[in-house]
Amino acid sequence: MTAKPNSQPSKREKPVSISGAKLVVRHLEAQGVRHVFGVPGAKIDRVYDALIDSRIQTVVCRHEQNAAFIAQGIGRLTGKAGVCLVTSGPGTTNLVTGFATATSEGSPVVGLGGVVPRAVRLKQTHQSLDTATIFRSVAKYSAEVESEEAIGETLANAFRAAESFRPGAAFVGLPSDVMQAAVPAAVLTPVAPVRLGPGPSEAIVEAARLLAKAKRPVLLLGMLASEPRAALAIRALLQAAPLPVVTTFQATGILTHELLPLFGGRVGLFHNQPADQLLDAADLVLTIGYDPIEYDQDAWNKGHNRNIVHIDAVPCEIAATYKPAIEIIGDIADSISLMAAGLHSLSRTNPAIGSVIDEMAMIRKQGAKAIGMPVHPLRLVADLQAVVADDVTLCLDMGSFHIWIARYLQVFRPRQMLISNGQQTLGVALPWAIAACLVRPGDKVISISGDGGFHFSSAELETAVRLKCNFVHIVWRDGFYDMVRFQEELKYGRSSGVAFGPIDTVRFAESMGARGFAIERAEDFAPTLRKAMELSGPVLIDVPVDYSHNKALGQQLLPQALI
Ligand code: HE3
Repeated sequence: MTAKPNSQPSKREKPVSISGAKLVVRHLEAQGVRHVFGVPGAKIDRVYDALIDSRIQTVVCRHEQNAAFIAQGIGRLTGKAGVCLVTSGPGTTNLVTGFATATSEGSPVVGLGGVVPRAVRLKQTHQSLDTATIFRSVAKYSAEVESEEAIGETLANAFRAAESFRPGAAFVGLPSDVMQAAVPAAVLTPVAPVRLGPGPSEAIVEAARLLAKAKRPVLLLGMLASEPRAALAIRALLQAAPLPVVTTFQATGILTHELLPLFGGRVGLFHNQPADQLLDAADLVLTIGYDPIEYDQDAWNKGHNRNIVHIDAVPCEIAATYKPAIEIIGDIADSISLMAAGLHSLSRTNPAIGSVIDEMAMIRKQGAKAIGMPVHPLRLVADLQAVVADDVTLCLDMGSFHIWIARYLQVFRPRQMLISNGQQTLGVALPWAIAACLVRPGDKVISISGDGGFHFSSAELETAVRLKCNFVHIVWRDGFYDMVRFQEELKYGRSSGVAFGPIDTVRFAESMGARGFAIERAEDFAPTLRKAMELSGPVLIDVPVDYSHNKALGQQLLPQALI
């Protein structure tokens, strides 16, 4: 067959081809990703290989779950998705807990997982799993790339979903043959998450009217109120219209020192706090960025017949105990700024308010006097309070210790104290400390866990040593999963399945090249902490803790029951 004159090869340049893996890496670079965290394997090694030639730092972790926690920490601290990169099968399923935690707690994360070649995708073959389906219930977005052409679109949409309000996790499965294939080198330019405007002005005007009419209004700040712009808008609103405020554990640090007279305390877990009393007495509750996963509505709104005003970026989930009179859905900061303009110096004082701060301080003061061993939790809180200045990021694991800290330690910067109050996931603290060191290099970082939770992610201490992270990790040691133990005792009068054996934390730390200190006298904790904060590299402090008062945390209590 003779070629027709017009079928000559085109003079136009063919687009340059690169491997699918290289294209993935270029997309990550275009998204501004600086680190990826994970464990490699045969189905994803092409992407690991491509990372060698990029400016992105590959951080090999000891477990994919921890990679997801580090990525979540980065997402929570920066608002930009942290990224983890794992292999097929178990490598991918190991992300599930991290993803559930991130999505529940509004932290953006993107996970990239290897997938078997498309040709054997439906066969019972080594490490083959329907990962996109697995992630659908714990992620905002979950898809496998089905053709070379779809790489860019899938990644762009995954980042978008992860970073748009309410942020959460997004998963993208990358079949190994797609990563091998030659694809055009074009990168789909990232599109910034959609910026909403304020909620409808009629709703804002009506909410301001209800607020002005209310005699005992209370603001309940939730986790997304701690988004930096939202926090600034809330501060401005409170300066213009001083109103009583309570916060969830996730929303710590929104109030400045000057706004403390409005602070009514924190809620979370048990309905027995001064902040619960304030909420009980309120005739209107204005919630901002609140998600019931932080503190169930049944715990604070059951049986109440009062107006709820809900300000958020997404519509609330209606519940029998949560039916807002008004929902203001839009950009939280913009909605609040607009509302502040309409409040005309509204001010509501509440006699119960001023005493909360004094009570917190008084309880810490009492605790500071505790000299016995093991150390009283309030002594540790008081000693921590002395070093937790505004340039310290505090990463908390889950356990009884977090209740003491969340109730009695004061911080003044949003997202300064990270807590997993959505899923209450053990093992987050140390990975979050790694994240904080990477993205807040100017901060001092302290992470804290119980002796149970610590070993959910303790192998990552080696990663921290490798990365030369400067943080102090404190292990509150009591030999039990106490947060479950004391609640079982409250419920059943005895406990089951909560004891474990000892591990020498100091030698454990030293075996990985970290420093370790064991506290033997209560008065040694504060100087050891201060010294540890001056040292380079991760430092572990093991402190035996006296949990004999913990049941009081779950009971209706008088402050003196704590000491
Ligand atoms: C009560 C929570 O659910 C808690 N978190 C968990 N997270 C995971 C991933 N799996 C199981 C649980 C159940 N939980 C347990 C057992 C907790 C106790 C934590 O014990 P420690 O020793 O870390 O701290 P402390 O002794 O201070 O409670 S939290």
